[in-house]
Amino acid sequence: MSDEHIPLNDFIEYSQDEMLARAQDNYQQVKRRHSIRKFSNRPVPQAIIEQCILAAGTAPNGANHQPWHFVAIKSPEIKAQIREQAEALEQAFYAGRAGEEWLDALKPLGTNASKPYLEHAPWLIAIFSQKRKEEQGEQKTNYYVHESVGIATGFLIQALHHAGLATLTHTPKPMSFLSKICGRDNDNERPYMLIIAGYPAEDATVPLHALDKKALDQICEFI
Ligand code: IYR
Repeated sequence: MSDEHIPLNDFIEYSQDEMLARAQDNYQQVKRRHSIRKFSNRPVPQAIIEQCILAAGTAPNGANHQPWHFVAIKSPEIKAQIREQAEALEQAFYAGRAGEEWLDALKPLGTNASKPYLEHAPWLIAIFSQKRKEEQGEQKTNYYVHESVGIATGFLIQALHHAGLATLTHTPKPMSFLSKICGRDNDNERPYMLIIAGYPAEDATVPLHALDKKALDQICEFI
């Protein structure tokens, strides 16, 4: 592995006024990201998804091992299988496995076991984390896997939103069925999250509850 360094030559410096304007603009953009649960079946070109996954792959991560794998699913048959299995799990979840407190917390979102968007949306992106990486036939430990894959997933959601797509994060439990469906049922990889991406349906809604974000002084202090 090379230990060579090169000068940082793609950092762009802005004036502080520009920085503030950019930070304000970014906040205005990201606060318009909402998880939605009704997707249109309008197709979205694969080239857009490819750029978003490339962006996710630039996330900071442990020792640059990049401990992730993305499976971007557009096949109607595979989406139907995912819907069927996810709904079966969610039925058990909503029928009691979640427990009363959790179900109470979900009430304002209005979610239930029915997940038609898993078939309607043009893209489902399954993200897998990897415990080890193979380098020249050798198995190497990956570091900060959960943190790394979490940041990459955040980058992916942000990239999809920036491109103009709506998203939903989905984590049916247990997610092992995704490993099987995606052909990644091995000892090294774990399904991390499923991202649904596409255009919102015309009657897509956002729960009012989800717009209630904590104020700056509730989430931050300056010392
Ligand atoms: N996975 C379930 C339940 C669910 C859990 C949380 I925490 C949410 O923020 C939303 C839903 C479902 O998708 O319905």
